Amino acid sequence: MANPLEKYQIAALKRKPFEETLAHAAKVSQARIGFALTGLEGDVADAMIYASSGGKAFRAFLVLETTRMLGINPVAAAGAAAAIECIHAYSLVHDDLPCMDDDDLRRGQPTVHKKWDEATAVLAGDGLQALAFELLLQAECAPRAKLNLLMSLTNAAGIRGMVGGQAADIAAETAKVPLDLQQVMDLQAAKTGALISWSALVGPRMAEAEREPLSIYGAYLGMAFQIVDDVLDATGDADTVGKAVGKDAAAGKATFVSLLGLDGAKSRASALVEEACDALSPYGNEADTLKEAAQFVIARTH
Ligand code: GRG
Repeated sequence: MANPLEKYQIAALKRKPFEETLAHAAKVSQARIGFALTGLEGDVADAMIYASSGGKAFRAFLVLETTRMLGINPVAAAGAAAAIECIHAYSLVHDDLPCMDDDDLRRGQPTVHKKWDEATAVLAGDGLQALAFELLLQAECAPRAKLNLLMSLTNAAGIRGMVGGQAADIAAETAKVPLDLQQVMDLQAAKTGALISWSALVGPRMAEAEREPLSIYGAYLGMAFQIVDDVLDATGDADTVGKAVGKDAAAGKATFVSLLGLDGAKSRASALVEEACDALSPYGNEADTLKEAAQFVIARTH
């Protein structure tokens, strides 16, 4: 009888604990980005390196861990890990600009437009976005899988994903009409969730395996990630969080905290993480590091 788990193509390489894998993901993605920019001089190149350094590399972690679990050589997946960190870094640089969130602090350091200037920040973000696709082209997989990775990243990053979510967020703030819970969920699924979901699906996309469990995991995890971000904005201190806090309430924005209350938001995030972990059951113990990552999402302080 055919093995019902065969479609998941579990061929795992050696699994490591979450913290170790996360730290490794940061090193791998930064090394790839640094190498791609070797020999380039000037403010924009320096700002691109600066903006893509110092983060947790959670999205790169998801890429490397879901590919490991499906037996993909980590070197083959490194380009995809670096690519998603470039898109994420560009989004933060542009989000911090005066025309959007106008923030002075990111990852505990001056934002790019504060350290350099607005033109440098716009160009560094643009450069990081283009670099993401250059790096993704370095992912080593079948041509059909690579096209799928490229197409899905344009969707996740663009108007159907992160850019669309950001636009809806700005429109709601400008109109000063607070959104309801479903609208906030839809907006955040696009703004924050799309990149997290894409990262979790790199494993099955590269292995050309069944996507459903990691699609569910990514969607629930992305939502939990955003809820915790709202909780940190409401309760964290700027030194620990590494950026300004309390901005949502000051702007009268509808968030998971304003709509569900602090305890309600926390328990919604925990329930989502539980469902995310349940979805991983086809992978057995090989998914334990992804489960640890899900717990990290609700325990994180920055
Ligand atoms: C400018 C097109 C455009 C989009 C910006 C993602 C985004 C859209 C804005 C950022 C606003 C924000 C802080 C959203 C909360 C979720 C989030 C992306 C948090 C930061 O991600 P982490 O915690 O950051 O992974 P690090 O610094 O660890 O990389």
